[in-house]
Amino acid sequence: MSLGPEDWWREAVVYQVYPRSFQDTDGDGIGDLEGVIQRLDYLNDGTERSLGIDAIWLSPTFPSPMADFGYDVSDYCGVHPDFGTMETMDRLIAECHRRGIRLLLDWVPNHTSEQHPWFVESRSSRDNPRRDWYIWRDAKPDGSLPNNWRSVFGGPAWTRDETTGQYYLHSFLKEQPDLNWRNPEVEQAMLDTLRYWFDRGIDGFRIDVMGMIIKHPDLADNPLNGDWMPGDRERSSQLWQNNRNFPEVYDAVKRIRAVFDEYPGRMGVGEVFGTAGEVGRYYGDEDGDGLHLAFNFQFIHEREHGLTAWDAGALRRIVAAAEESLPPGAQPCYALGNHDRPRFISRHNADGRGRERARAAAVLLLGLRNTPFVYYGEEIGMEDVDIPEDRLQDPARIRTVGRDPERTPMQWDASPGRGFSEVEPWLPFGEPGCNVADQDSDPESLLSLYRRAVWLRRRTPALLRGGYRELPAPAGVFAWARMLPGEPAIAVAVNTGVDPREVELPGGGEVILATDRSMEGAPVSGRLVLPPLAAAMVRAPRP
Ligand code: TEU
Repeated sequence: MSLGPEDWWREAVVYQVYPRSFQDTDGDGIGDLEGVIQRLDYLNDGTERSLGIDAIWLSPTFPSPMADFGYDVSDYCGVHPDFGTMETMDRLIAECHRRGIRLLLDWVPNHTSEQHPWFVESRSSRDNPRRDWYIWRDAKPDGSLPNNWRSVFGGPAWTRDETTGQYYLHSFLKEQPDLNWRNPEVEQAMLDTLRYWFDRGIDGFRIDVMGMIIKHPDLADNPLNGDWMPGDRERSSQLWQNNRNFPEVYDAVKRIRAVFDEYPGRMGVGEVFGTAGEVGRYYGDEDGDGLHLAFNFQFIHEREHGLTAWDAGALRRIVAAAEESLPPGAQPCYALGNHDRPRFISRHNADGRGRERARAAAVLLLGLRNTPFVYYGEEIGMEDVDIPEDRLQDPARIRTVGRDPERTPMQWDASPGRGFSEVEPWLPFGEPGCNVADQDSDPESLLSLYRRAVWLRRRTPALLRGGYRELPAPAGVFAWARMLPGEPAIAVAVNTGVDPREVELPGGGEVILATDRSMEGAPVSGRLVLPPLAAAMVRAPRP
């Protein structure tokens, strides 16, 4: 496949910024867009002293009552005053582009805020012209709820509105009413918000809960989950068959893609949940008629519940399923963490060796065929922070696991304000020992490993564009090769076990990157010895 400049995202590393927690510049303890501008050189100043990422995804920055920290949008075409103004956003776009960084916003099409003017109108009367922009139903004749759907955050997905006595559907908080995407006016209005930002120079969007925008036309009950046991999450008591990955959603995806195609070089990445097959369908019937990318979250949770173990067999299975499930030409998109899940180290630290695993995970993420997404702070090994009861922020915590621990402010240095803010931050900081300043000049640090891996990837065609082939490996090791015609192949091996392992690499070569830096530069003839929990990349001799 030949790549044009509009295909930048195929070779990109994307960095997720949670704007509240990246850099505060106006002294309110909340990060802002000016702060992102000030930290752009850290992300990519064009030299290997910086992280070297290609694009930033900003979690929502739109006006919002912040019931779900911006995932409850009250104006899709504005900027929340906590983060700055439209002028700051325009400057951020320009400053990113000056450095060759692309900027992605977070589009939330499934629901608005209850304070969005559309919903204010919609709830005002049964015959308001915007009534049908949301999903309103009467109670059943026996007085029970319109159907059995549950909210992702727990509790019923329906709330009765006093004004008209009808119920409205909300798949998340009651402050987040679901839009009715079966109404063509809704679809047009939402697609116009994409055009609005494309016209302003935004390079693309992460698309929130892509898979839920189209529901069963009759809002039929979900079947119950026979495997559910008391104590399991309430929402998994049913199979989300009629409100998630419903077959017609894939047609809506194509119409969304068509708007991206009105603007060359823009990219859409969908937040989707399901099996590898369900995820693969979001790319379209053939590459190019669906989303550019759809997240594969299986390194975080292989099934919907339960976190994925750091285990070579599980990783191999996940990658094999992803590779098999995509249309020709499409590529996967993995992440080790995000603003909804415990941080990587905290998930893999039962024996206190999570930091070693984080090093190997960096090699995994940047060595696989995919567009990798790095969650801010992951590159310095930030961990979940215990949040005292009186500092909890996430409204979803009431019914599910709160997400505050993984959303704490970026730790730029060891000072009391961590270089993040001069005042008490909106969420407490983690341990001061984990910070950018300390890792910046330490060649053994996780940050240095991330930088070396990203820049190595940037200058290694087989890592950017090469195919994927699994390599034979002993139990406890996941190994694969990246091959591109005319280029030296790169073998990558990850030992997830706590004992050393040997991998046969008959072609030999040279170690070009390793979790243990002392291995780098070593010739490999026939086999590679991997210390416990280590990972390495080996470049084969020139073909
Ligand atoms: O998340 C969608 C989602 O279903 C989950 O990730 C959910 O947040 C998690 O299971 C709760 O424990 C997206 C956003 O990433 C999330 O931050 C928003 O709250 C949600 O949509 C609603 O917009």
